[in-house]
Amino acid sequence: MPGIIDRYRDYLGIPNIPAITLGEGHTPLISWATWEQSDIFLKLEGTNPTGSFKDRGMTVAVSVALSEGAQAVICASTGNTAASAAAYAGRAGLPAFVVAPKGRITQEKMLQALVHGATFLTVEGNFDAALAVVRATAQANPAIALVNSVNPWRLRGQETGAYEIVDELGQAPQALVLPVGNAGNISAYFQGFRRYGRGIPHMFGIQAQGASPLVAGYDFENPETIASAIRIGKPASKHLAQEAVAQSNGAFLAVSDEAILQAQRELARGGVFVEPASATAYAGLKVLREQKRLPAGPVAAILTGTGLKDGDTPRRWVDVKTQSTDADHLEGTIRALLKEGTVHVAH
Ligand code: AN7
Repeated sequence: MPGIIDRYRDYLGIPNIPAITLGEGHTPLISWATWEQSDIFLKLEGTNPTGSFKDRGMTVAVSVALSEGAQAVICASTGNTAASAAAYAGRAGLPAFVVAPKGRITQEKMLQALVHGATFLTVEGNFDAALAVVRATAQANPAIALVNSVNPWRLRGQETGAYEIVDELGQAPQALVLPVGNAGNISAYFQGFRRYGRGIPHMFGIQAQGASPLVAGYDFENPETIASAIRIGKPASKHLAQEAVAQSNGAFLAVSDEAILQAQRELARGGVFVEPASATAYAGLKVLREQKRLPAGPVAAILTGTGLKDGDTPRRWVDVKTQSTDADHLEGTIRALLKEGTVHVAH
């Protein structure tokens, strides 16, 4: 299956340039549960080539940058953008500079950027500070392409998540629930549903309480949450996101770190391992259910990234224990555990 550029080139409106692709997109939309009148679907964006939804935007941003003669790409990142930029730049044969808030991104995401050959730079402060210096650097150096979601090609590529949902359901869902950090993805999905012309869902943007400027209505100087990917206090696409929510009659909601961990656990016990930022969407979905705000019909939550990139966080709730056994005793051990009822899958 080709990547999103060759599948949706007409809708994307990109010129006839070669696609720098790793086969991103066509991610699973799984039927998860039926809650009262709502059919809950989960879109597993962690199955993209670098483990997050960022690949949809990155394939377009890097393809355009290369065709326009860029000599390098640069981004600020809480981790996933860095990993994606590094991978696609590697595919394109371009150097990548990734700038992250010092000590604030997971080891796995840092390693991803490094194995793909990116130069990894850190700055004191948070993501918002990193984005500010990266924007200034790109502005002063036209040969360095900025591949954060302030690059409109990134959002254009991320629209394809909406196209895929419509292709699969035959129409837009009644509601779409997704985590919000820098607010690019919610803006892209809204744009995508609009362009595709098969209905627009109520857009629900979920933020972590300690980093919830769109719920509070003011920027956060010191955003703090366990969901490091969305630890962002001044969302760059704030206005687009506000428009998406207002025009679709949706809402922004905040959920606590505790609710995020509980959501991560619940998904994982059901077979779906996502990172905390993505579990935020599921936590929001649960709040909407409790408040009886879920519309009847299909409702989709975007689970933006795999859990494998943040091995530390689940240690807060998972019981890390193994039992040693040997060939002679394995069957007896399992039989005893099953009898005790101590091994079971609990939602
Ligand atoms: C898993 O990588 O901002 O609201 O620098 O990694 O479009 O920012 C990541 C964001 C949700 C929020 N889920 O999306 C970055 C970065 C995951 C993420 C978001 C991010 P936006």
